[in-house]
Amino acid sequence: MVLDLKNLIGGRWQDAESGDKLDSINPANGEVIGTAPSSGTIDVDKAVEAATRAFKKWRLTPAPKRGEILFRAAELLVKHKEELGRLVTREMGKVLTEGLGDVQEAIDMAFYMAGEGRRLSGETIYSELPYKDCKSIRVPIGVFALITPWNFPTAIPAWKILPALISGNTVVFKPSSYTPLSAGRLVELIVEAGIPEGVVNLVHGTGDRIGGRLSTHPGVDGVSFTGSTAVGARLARLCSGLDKEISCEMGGKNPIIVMDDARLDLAIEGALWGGFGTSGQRCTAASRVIIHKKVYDEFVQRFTNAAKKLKSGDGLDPATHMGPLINESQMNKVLDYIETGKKEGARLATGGKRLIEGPLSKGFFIEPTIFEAKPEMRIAREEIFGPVVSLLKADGLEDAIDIANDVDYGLSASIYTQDVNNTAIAERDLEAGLVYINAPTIGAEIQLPFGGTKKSGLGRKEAGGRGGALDMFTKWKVVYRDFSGRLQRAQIDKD
Ligand code: UN1
Repeated sequence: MVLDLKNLIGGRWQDAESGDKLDSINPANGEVIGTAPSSGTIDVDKAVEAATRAFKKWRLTPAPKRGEILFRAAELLVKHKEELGRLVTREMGKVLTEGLGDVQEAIDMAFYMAGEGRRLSGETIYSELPYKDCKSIRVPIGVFALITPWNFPTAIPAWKILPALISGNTVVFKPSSYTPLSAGRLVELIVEAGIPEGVVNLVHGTGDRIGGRLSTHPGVDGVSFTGSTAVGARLARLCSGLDKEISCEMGGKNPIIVMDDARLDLAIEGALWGGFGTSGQRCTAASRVIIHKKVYDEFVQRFTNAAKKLKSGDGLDPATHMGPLINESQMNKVLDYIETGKKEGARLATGGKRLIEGPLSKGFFIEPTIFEAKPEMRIAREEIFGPVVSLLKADGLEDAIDIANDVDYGLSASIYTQDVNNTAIAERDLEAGLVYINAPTIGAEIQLPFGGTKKSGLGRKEAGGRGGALDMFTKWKVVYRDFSGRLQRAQIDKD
């Protein structure tokens, strides 16, 4: 059955003004599974208007009441987890356990942010003057444009929509045009939980057609984007001087360091999961493994043998380890990088080809690919976003950390070692927003902030905890109240 999706604007499900449509395709077999509106600027303008109107009331809805709605959304997500997880797998390609994990991350965020409804706190503090009190409070920012990628079709939208809502903002959400079905279903459930009309607006379409308009719209007060560094940088340039909050989560070239004292079985398992989980299509994917020279040869051999055993296929098949790439152009981009790697003189240890046997020929599959590379090669420096891992040799810990840091990105980094001193040095010196010890670079949990440094992140971080998404979606207001009945002058009057 081909689902026919609509935009949601001001509480009304509707087609794009132009009537244009985009197909959603299952990347495992090329089947069209749904169509979504291909919106234009008119649709964006209508959605921003609806969000602006709805903000007036929503910001005054007490945060604990907003939280109650989010609790209901969390419960609906739990109820529909299986259905939504299968949809994620069909539309995005990741294996079903990961599709369900994607939804679980949305559920975690829903419960967490619902609880924030009763925790949104500031400070009260003594004034230097009698008969005067002072406090700081978090207040909503206004209308947020939320632009999300296809690799976590429910989790990343939930990371943005739910903290935006609990904070009292209204949103215009533009999901990736490759995963409209998952996004549409997520929004349906959030709205079913009792979100008032116009608070959440959904506009489907391509970044090319509406990304610029949405993020620069004068009615939009903040933009939260997750996607490539190139697009994030372009958005930041477009928005500069426009007086908007802007936060971008962008690319990564995340390293795993394997020390000579590491448990190699654990490191290999971690590098397989970090490098080839989600077919390498995570911003946190472990696309480099930096190995101590003493264990380098053994690691290369054992890791390569293990990667050769990974089975590619439809993510709904329980025997599948690795699903397809999201679409043909992404697949071709990855194949181009593989050619670049060969030309640069990297040694292809395994993989490197598109898989075209039997039913795989209809999808966009690439073998798990491993290169022995050098740090200066493009394949070891640029984000590939596919199942391609570069192995690099290091002389020792300091050298490994230098190699790890010598890229433009700084999202996630990991070290495998049994030596507590090594872990302390890695923790101190790795330039990354997230550091893992004896675990791969993927698998961040929602109760802590998520985001990177250098070209991986711009602006505020996402998710929970101190320094997380509430800082993105609220601003601080300071209130002084004078109840002396006379003019009291701070810094001047003595009593
Ligand atoms: C992303 O790839 O954009 O830590 C997000 C992880 C997931 C989130 C990844 N929890 O890998």
